[in-house]
Amino acid sequence: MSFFKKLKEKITKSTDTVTEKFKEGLTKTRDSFSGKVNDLVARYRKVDEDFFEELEEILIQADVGFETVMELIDELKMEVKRRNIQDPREVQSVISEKLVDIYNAGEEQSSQLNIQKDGLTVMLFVGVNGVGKTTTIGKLSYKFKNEGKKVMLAAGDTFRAGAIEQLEVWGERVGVDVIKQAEGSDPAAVMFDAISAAKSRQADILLCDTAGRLQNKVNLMKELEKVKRVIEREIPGAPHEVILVLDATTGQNALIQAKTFKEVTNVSGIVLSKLDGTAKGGIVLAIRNELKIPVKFVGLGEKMDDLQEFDAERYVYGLFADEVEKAE
Ligand SMILES: Nc1nc2c(ncn2[C@@H]2O[C@H](COP(=O)(O)OP(=O)(O)OP(=O)(O)O)[C@@H](O)[C@H]2O)c(=O)[nH]1
Ligand SMILES: [Mg+2]
Repeated sequence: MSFFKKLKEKITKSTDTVTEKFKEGLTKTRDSFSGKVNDLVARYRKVDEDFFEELEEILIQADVGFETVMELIDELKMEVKRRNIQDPREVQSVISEKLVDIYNAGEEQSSQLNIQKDGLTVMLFVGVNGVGKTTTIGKLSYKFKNEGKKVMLAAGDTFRAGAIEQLEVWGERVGVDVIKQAEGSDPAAVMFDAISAAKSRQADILLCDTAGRLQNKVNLMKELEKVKRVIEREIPGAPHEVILVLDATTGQNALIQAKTFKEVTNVSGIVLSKLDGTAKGGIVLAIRNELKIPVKFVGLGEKMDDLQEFDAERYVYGLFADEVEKAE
């Protein structure tokens, strides 16, 4: 049975809103990527070197990342040989199967969030300017609140004008408390306050916003260390997650950001935002495969429920939805 058929049976049977979110959020990538793959398989009569070369180019253009593309092409060549595939149209399903394999093979660490069973869980959100940190915190607070948890937010971006208000808007929208100080105050002091408040109000989860910082600005990176130290001192073992937010529309630059942040702080997971905003959604594979940090969530839009746990099969369905639906 083809992989498309299996995928169809597995995920399109139930009308699942999460699957639909992936399909919708990946529209730009699907139009571009699977459009090109469709065109490729229609133009070739047999699966030869030229075919693979063109496919390689398409994958690179989709931001899958050089190393990952090479790995994928090797796997594909082996599989095509093993199954003695002649017809290029049959390769399409194999491509999607290998994409899922490659993603899941990289899954060394769990993509589940490290939530404490008892007591407070503290999560720190870091990343460069404008990547979607504050929005991600808003969306996550909505998700946790719906799960019945008591959530609080810490307005640790005391630097950018309007940042505190932006977090407060999310707090009101979702219905969770925001702990803040005046603009310009020490973010470490805000964290200290927020932790005491979260403890005394018996919150389950504290989500800490931070100012956007360029990875090459030494002072701002030092400040991050201090913020983290204060959290560690107040709660042993915290922060339980340090989430690096990366903007999918920045492509390969996101990989560079991740490498630098990884050097100064223990990044435990990635949120890849704005996957809906790019036609190059292959970046999620590059991140997974080249950074070895789990992608815990992806942003598929600006709405409260547009943050979803990453799922390789739903992702591939989002890339090849039309072909999967047609599979028999
Ligand atoms: N389409 C889309 N837009 C998003 C997503 N996530 C965030 N955004 C938008 O990206 C913009 C920046 O988001 P913020 O949350 O303010 O980013 P930030 O990292 O907190 O920015 P700074 O605090 O300035 O460093 C906003 O307009 C968000 O609505 C997403 O998943 N999809
Ligand atoms: Mg922000």
